[in-house]
Amino acid sequence: AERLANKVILITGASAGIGQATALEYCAASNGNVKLILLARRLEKLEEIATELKKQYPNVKVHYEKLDVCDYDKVEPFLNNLPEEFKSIDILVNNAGKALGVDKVGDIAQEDVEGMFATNVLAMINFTQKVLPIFKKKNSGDIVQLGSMAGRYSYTGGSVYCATKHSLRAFSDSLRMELIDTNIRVIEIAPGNVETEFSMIRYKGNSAAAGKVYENTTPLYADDIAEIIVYATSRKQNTVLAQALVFPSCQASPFHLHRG
Ligand code: 8X3
Repeated sequence: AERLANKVILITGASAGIGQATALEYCAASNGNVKLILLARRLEKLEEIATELKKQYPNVKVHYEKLDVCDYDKVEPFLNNLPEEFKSIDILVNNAGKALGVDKVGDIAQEDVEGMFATNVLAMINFTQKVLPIFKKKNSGDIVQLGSMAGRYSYTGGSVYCATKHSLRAFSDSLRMELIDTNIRVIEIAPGNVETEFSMIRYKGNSAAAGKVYENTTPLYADDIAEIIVYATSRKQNTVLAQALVFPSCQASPFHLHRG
């Protein structure tokens, strides 16, 4: 809790799932002694989340804004226009991401290809590049990268999604090397099955197909990953949790899932 005190934490994709759970977990771990910047496309959701957090943790400071991470040109003005007390970001959680469809190569809509690369790769790189000068100036800061087991394994029907998460991993590894002479940490968390809106989005609202992903399993939940994000970013400065592959206990790869 001490180590998190007063930290400014920026979370993309904060309106649901792992992003939302991470906001709550930072409050829980610090007893509300953090400053959260919450970004997403759905402003009403952020509003609700901010209200709820403040109810539970009266001390917490929350700044939320509607921002589509794919509006690349809006990120710099957004950072420059942050209220003074939120300007010195300490932790960037690059959480916004998605899978679109399970089509095979040859059948994948260009829109889906671009949608996944735009959010998972281009927006993540853009955000990292725009926030990095803030970290470099004070020689500290954490960059949390939401990877996936899809960045470790590739599977059929996931060519583009897997390519985006492999990209995230490669980018993160290069960045960690480039920052070797700084105190800036690059932390990649790579979950397996987590039950969030993820599958509903991947299956484009087909709830039967989305439900099948988790059927007869106990998957991870958003707060399980949030705990790990908070754990990783509250280690001593000398400790970098560089990569964490995280499965529910019934899973060991995309191809090893026990349904019981
Ligand atoms: C989420 C897990 O199954 O799509 O990143 O690879 S999976």
